[in-house]
Amino acid sequence: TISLTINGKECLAYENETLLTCARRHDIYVPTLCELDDINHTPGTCRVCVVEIHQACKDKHQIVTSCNTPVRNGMEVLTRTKKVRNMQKLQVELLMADHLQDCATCSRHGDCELQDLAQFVGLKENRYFNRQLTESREVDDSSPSIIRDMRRCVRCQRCVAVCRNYQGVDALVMSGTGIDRLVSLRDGLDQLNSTCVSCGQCVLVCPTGALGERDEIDKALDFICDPELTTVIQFAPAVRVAFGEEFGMPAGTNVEGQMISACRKIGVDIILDTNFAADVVIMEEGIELLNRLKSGTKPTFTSCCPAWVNFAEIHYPDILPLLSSTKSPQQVLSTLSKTYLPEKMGISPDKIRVISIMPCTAKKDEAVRPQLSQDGRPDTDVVLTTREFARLLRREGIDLKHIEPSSFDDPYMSEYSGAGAIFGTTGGVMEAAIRTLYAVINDKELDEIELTQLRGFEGVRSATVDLGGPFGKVKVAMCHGLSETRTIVETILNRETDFDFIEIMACPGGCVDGGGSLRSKKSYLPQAQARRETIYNVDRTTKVRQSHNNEQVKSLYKDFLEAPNSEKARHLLHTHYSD
Ligand code: HC0
Ligand code: SF4
Repeated sequence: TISLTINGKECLAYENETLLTCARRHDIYVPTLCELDDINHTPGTCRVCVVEIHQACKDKHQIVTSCNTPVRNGMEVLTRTKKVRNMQKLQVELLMADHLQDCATCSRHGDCELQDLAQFVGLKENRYFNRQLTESREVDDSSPSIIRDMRRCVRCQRCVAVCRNYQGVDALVMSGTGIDRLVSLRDGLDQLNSTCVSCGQCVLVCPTGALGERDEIDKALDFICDPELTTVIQFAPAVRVAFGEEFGMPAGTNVEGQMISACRKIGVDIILDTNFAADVVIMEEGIELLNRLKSGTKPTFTSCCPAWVNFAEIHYPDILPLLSSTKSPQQVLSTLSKTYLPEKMGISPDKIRVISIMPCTAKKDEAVRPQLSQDGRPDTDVVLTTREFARLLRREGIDLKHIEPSSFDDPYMSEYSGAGAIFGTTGGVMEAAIRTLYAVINDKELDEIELTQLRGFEGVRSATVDLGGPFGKVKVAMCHGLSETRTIVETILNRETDFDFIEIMACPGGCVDGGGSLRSKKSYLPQAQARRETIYNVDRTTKVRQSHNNEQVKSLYKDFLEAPNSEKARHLLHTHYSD
């Protein structure tokens, strides 16, 4: 072991440790901005983690960046000298020299790592602010989902690292030199035309307001406040187990009831549940899968994750024929809200606007797909990320912590099974599908409903499941994160594996860690486990646990769709992809 002192305190360090990690282990705070420990990212570009070292043997004082300076035996490290504090303040001032000064109008106001840092160093003036330079930086708003505002970028490169090393998309690069060295899309393209798939993982790690979603809160409010319109809201399986964190509740708190009350309070007319549509998707996708198995087409990929669909279209168009044609739960519910619901309630479809709350940025891309609209009007009128919905509630003066929970009261599309609920975590769609497939094939329910062999957190998991009947054992795989997805898609294209059914979720962890969910300062996906456990708990405590036993789903087929994959169901609930 290595022995050194930090601020006079004896500290033991590991071989190859940096000064920053050693200080942290000893509970000594050193400010950082670009660094992100969870993804092992220490580019050393912000230079706010400076400390002073004194080497007695050389009687030398030296300022170094602690994030990339290794510990050495006998080092004397000082983190709070006047020299260090002044350097840190200067570094933050230099960062602010090329950064918009309009914090009050930024979506990160009050939740920004640069603001935190300015407070830590006691920044009181911005002597070097160069308005002309800052305002000349690019704002790329070409994409329906992700906006990249280089006027707020601090060049930490976390986005580049996550996109490259975790998602394997590698859409982002550093380009330019000197003060013009900036994050851009590869080959100078704009977001819309680049290889970006809108997964939003870069947004989750951005410390400032440089990356964010297209803000559509006003559009949603315009619908809600228009007395001529009937507004329908839906929220995704994963939202209810993460949304409470936006209001300071512990990770994994289930706030479904509070969200329903909040929606009523702001004046939404009809509150539906995407979980219900997840059950419908299982009916459609399940029968589709059986038909494909009968005809020998394999594997079938799930298609409910829109960043995965983008990824397939942009990066692997050859794989598109293998994607399930069933629309995603978001789109199924929106379509039914403008067909089935008006028929049941006697309202005009023209007057209905569907707002969906998703833990996802790519759902905004999905909503504007031309094939997911009727006569030029999108089925989903506006998608808000979990973050936007929190901002909307704040604008309406609502604190979720102080609102009484209530229940759904819509008789047509709000009931859900445990199978629908588990869609929100990796492996959930597969588990839900197997529960129903087994019952359809064998005319009886699975003995053991919790398919624990499908659960877990490894990037790719595979299992063999006995479906009984003519199909017997089938091979399935569950994959989350796009690096892993790339690997599995390539093994399929190279005919190295023979899976029957593959679930893909683009975000590591699945929707519980979606790119539209709460950003956690200085950490990447810290809440995954807690959110996931609550999702499984919802399943455990739901009366009905299989999609085909959902009474409202049965009524939908009896009264409207006739049968899964009927002509009407195929027309309304299935789609196609484009290369
Ligand atoms: Fe998901 Fe979905 S599970 S993609 O992660 O399938 O966003 O939560 O809403 O549509 O249901 C996200 C979450 C959804 C959809 C569902 C699917
Ligand atoms: Fe990369 Fe996803 Fe960000 Fe696009 S949204 S740049 S694919 S991390």
